[in-house]
Amino acid sequence: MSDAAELPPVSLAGDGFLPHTSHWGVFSARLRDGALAVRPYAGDPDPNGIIGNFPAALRHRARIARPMVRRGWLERGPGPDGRRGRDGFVAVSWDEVLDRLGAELGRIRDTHGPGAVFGGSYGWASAGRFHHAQSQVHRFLNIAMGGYVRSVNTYSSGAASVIVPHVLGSYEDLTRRNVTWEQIAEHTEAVIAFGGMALKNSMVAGGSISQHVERGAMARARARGCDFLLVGPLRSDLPPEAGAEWIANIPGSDTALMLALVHTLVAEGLHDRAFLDRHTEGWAVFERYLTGEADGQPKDADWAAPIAGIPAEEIRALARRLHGRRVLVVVAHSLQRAEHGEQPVWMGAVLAAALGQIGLPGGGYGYALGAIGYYGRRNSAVPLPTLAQGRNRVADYIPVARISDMLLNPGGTYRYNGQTRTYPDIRLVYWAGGNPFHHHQDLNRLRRAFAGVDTLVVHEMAWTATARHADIVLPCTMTLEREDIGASSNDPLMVAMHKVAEPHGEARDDYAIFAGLAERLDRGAEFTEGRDARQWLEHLYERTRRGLEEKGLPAPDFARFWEAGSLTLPQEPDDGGELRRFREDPVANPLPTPSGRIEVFSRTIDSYGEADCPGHPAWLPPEDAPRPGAPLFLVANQPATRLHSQLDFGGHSAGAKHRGREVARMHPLDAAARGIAEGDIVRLFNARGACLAAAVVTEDVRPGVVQLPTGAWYDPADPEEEAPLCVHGNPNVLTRDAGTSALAQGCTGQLTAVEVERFTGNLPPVRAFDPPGG
Ligand SMILES: Nc1nc2c(c(=O)[nH]1)N[C@H]1C(S)=C(S)[C@@H](COP(=O)(O)OP(=O)(O)OC[C@H]3O[C@@H](n4cnc5c(=O)[nH]c(N)nc54)[C@H](O)[C@@H]3O)O[C@H]1N2
Ligand SMILES: Nc1nc2c(c(=O)[nH]1)N[C@H]1C(S)=C(S)[C@@H](COP(=O)(O)OP(=O)(O)OC[C@H]3O[C@@H](n4cnc5c(=O)[nH]c(N)nc54)[C@H](O)[C@@H]3O)O[C@H]1N2
Ligand SMILES: [Mo]
Repeated sequence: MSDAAELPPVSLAGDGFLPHTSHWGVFSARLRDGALAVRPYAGDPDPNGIIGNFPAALRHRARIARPMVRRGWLERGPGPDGRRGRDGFVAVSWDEVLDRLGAELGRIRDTHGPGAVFGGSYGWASAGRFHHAQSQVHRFLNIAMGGYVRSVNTYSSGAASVIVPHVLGSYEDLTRRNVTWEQIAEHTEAVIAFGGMALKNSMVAGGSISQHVERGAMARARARGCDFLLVGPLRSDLPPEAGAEWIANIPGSDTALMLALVHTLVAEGLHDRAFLDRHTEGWAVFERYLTGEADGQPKDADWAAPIAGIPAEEIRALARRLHGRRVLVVVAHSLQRAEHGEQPVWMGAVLAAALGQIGLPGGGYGYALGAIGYYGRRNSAVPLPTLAQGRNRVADYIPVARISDMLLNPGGTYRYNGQTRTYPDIRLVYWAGGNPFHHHQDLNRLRRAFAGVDTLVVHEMAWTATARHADIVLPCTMTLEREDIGASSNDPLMVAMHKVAEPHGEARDDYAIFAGLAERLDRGAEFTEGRDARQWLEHLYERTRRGLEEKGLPAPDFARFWEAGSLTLPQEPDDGGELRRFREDPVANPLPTPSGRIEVFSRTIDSYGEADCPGHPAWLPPEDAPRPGAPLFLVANQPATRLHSQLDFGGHSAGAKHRGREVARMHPLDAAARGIAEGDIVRLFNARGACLAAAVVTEDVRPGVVQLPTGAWYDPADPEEEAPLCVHGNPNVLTRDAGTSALAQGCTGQLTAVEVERFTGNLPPVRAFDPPGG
């Protein structure tokens, strides 16, 4: 990794290219004669093609040009309405829409209170520390409404972020102050990556990313002799540079496989007794389960072989290969975005502990390493610009993926992290910077859930399915149409994001929209603090400038930063964080778990008494697995050519589709059994829904698995139907809307069971990117 001090500036003055950044990389852009050109940051060793979505997207017909109100809401006023997503829209002026929405927000606030507003508004929005949609909407709701029902945790790591504090300590430390790519390149002798570390994923990092280092680090480790072992259904989950061996297990079986690896280590005396004694809690309880003393079933390789689809001898040989080397166990986020997702996260830590590797340079547990580009890096040593969100006076929240449950069951109870909680009665849902019709499961159920609220407000730049289901659609600017400061706590480059283009149509910044609404609710001055957007940037920048000054480093004023285009920030040392210190002295540096140690058995979790998350890691067979009528595992993973659903209408994303449809990959055996050939349009279906996709037939997918990434915009053939066919290929019409377990209630969208058939009917057109009618 190049030294932070050496980073070149983002743009070269004079040629009209202006500096900017995105979740998928730093770049510069130039708009000339109506044509947008983008080029990657010169300091990035492995730039990301996703910036290629910008040029066609900027003035695409899918952009929203004017404020729009759903016809039924305009005519009949707020209230539950099954016409959401089926109705036409009417264009209105900004003044009128802000007046109407201001009145509706006032009605909700004064008659129901802020506890009737859901402002969880989950989503990735765009890079930029000021025009950060989540910060803006939360600040607005706190100041103008007195608060809102929020959401906790993420779709990314819903299970992990809840279980890790119980058993391993700080989730932030585990993911962001632990094993780095520098350590791997230098020290690691074997990486066993459950779910892989696909470069398509680490190409993306929330906030900004200046250098994509993963490919280079894996190549350097490999050249030094490090073995990469890929456990998962897709060969492409590690790059060719890793020279990986592919262990193609059955999806959802990793916990069983890890149990058998640990069983083999224990049976052959290869586990690190000293480490387990000194650093873990409750090994003896777990060991009785492992050996079968507790339930009569040893979790050995013979037991795991049929569950994982890997021969027992291979499992035993794999365990022996992990002994006596500097080993890094990686568990991808994907494994825990599934039923019982807590288990592989916990069991991965137990495997790394049994190998005695936790806390060693380049060894131990790299949870989610490679899943996102900001993991495996150093942290910023100075504070970043941050918009204060104010105080939320509503205490209530939901685990983020329980949105449909909440809207469909007001007053209903559910279990979460040891508590029995009650769903609030929500009247108004406010979304800015996210796309639930991208991220949520069982979209037909989500449509029913959204039908029940009084008012659904959405700020969007484009006609996503979420915007189409809203009552009030407020067109917002795209990142290129405004100024901002780009920075991420795990990247050394702070970027002056210059404005490259004028706003599309009448689009406004989220900030300007909220300022207008706050004024109508008599909270204008509190919301804006008298600053315009540029003054806010100057104000937020000051925090970082002072941090530099306090460290005695060069601290340019805002004007100089803006002109230079970027600023290199100092980073903390690569010291292995909390886990390294704990390894070195577990008494002086206990982990922030109840026992201060790694909890192989957790009394706390055990005391919750949840059947689907017992007191130690365990194999719990999934319910939503292949069965008659749905015999294939669907892997609904992250898309390579875009971030989630963002700019799906851009050129790079469109270029990877076939006949306008998302591509589904399957093994030649499964394709032949169904008479499916490469390029055929296929229908994926199960009891919940159906979608079309274009088939690619490849041996890089495990037999019994079909892979369809997320992100193709939901496009119902006939929106009037209860469960319409999505003609474009959105897998979330198929996925199940159920929590990981009663412990974390995380998202389980990664895996479900489906059947696939060749589609022989008349091919319906893709209309996802056409604006809705009146
Ligand atoms: N089946 C299945 N489903 C999944 C997953 C899976 O693995 N399988 N993965 C899950 C994961 S990990 C995640 S993180 C979620 C992601 O889900 P989301 O974060 O909701 O997905 P995005 O497409 O990034 O949505 C961001 C939206 O914000 C809009 N936007 C961009 N900039 C701005 C702005 O400045 N202002 C406003 N108002 N809007 C803006 C974009 O146009 C876009 O519609 O999906 C989850 N869903
Ligand atoms: N290009 C691009 N990159 C992204 C994103 C994006 O939308 N586009 N989204 C970002 C976000 S928000 C997040 S949270 C991360 C998500 O990071 P992840 O959740 O790790 O990413 P996925 O691509 O969903 O899954 C990684 C791989 O896990 C494998 N897998 C699935 N199920 C199983 C299983 O049961 N066992 C095993 N062993 N393997 C399995 C699949 O083959 C899949 O390709 O990605 C980030 N990176
Ligand atoms: Mo995510």
